[in-house]
Amino acid sequence: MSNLNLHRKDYPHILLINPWIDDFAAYDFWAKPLGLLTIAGILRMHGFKLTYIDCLDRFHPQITNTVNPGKFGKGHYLKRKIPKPEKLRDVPRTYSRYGIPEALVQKALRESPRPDAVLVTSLMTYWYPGVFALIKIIREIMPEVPILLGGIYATLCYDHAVEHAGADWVLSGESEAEVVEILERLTGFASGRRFLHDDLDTYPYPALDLQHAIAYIPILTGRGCPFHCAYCASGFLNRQFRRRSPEHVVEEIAYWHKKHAVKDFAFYDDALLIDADSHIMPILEGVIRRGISVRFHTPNALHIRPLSKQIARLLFRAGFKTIRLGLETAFFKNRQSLDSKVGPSEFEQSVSYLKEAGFGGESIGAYLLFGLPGQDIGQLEASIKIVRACGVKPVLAQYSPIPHTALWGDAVKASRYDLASDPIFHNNSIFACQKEPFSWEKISYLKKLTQPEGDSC
Ligand code: B12
Repeated sequence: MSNLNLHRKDYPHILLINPWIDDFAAYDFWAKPLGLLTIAGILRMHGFKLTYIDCLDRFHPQITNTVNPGKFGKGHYLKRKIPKPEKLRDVPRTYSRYGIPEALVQKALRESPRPDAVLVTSLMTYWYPGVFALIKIIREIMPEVPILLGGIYATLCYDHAVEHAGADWVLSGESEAEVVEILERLTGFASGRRFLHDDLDTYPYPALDLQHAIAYIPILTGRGCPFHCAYCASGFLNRQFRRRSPEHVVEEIAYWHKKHAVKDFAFYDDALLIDADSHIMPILEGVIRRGISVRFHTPNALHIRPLSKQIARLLFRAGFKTIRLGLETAFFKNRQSLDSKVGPSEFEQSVSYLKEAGFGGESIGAYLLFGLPGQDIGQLEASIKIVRACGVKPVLAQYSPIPHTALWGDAVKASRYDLASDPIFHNNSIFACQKEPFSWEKISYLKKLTQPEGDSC
């Protein structure tokens, strides 16, 4: 940094874009580009001027009337059928581009004042076609402007992104400091560093107010996870497990609720309940004490083991409406090769605590992994029945094989595709780790099994 000539006095303009999703299915299940909007918050704090284009905008002024609003801020994206990627031609499902029409994105790019740089994010690895399509359009309309690509695909498939994405910079991992540094270098603007990587309380709130409407707030109270489950990339994406203080989190919830009248909040944490005494309990007590009347949801699943009676009561009193539990399988023999986060009878116990606290079965769901390499389908069937017998909803989490996870090697061996050759095969809809003969009928049968019938424990 010392040899840079940082002399610029006006404020550089940065354009941030959330790309489309190209997939067999997509739904706004409290899914926001929190990483990109975190970077946006940081840049704004450092004096950069920002413009935001959200290709997944459900509230774009020119499309709102055509999109069905869902419960608790969730909802459908606009979509249009597009050709399937050649390598997925055997999948008997329609492939679509989800989000606003290309013409609206092109118009926004043409009408935007010339930015000093464009920042593009990426989420699921197998969504890269939407990212590439976006970068191509940016290049056509703004050929001179540097494009930076970051996010989950860029981190997990860094070499692929460098080779194929067409961006000028690909950044891997938590790259807030690096982005500020690169943008200072590109623009000659000296912003000064105002946050500390190791202290999440020094971060500004994500710039979620850049959206046309705030249907809900994704909230992250910490990064990373102390567990190292074989199917999960959390430890690779966030090398260090670190938390915000409970006060900082409660302040943020109060801020969005009071200033923007937001009612729904979805926790994105991988380990929300860990060290509950010093983290989630004071957060929830703070929410209750301050009389903040909102609804909370945990689409990314809660750990089962730490879910005590006391926590269940606090979750209920604080206004949790959607609880997802990370069960993954109801079989514990040989489970240590997958994870060590839950043991026998802990699931039943956590469900009984939640029910005693006041939750109805309809608000509780248990994720079951489906499509793991070598998975015994009989066990999955039995797991579904065990979850249903407890009067809660089994939710099939279709396995996406992810590089840099312990299970990746097994996934590559088990796949009927050349998994390592292209992230398109990570798609969770295609059951990439099931070998031939592969039966879509069996898949439909298992999905039907998760539908309610009414028995309860
Ligand atoms: C929240 C979450 C969800 C949410 C929605 C997320 C969304 N926005 O769409 C929900 C619960 C809906 C969800 C669903 C799923 N998820 Co998910 N999810 C996550 C989770 C826990 C957090 C993501 C996040 O927002 N992190 C917080 C932000 C701050 O971090 P970030 O995005 O990485 O951004 C940072 C950097 O990447 C960088 N950055 C980001 N953008 C940019 C841009 C630029 C230019 C730069 C320079 C830097 C940069 O800076 C940011 C700050 O450091 C991750 C795991 C994890 N720990 O990351 C899994 C994860 C992404 N999910 C995963 C999976 C498997 C799924 C599901 C397939 C699960 C299932 N079987 O049903 C579904 C698929 C969703 C679908 N089809 O719609 C996998 C990824 C799979 C893959 N192949 O890519 C992950 C990694 C978890 C895992 N198993 O390892 N998920």
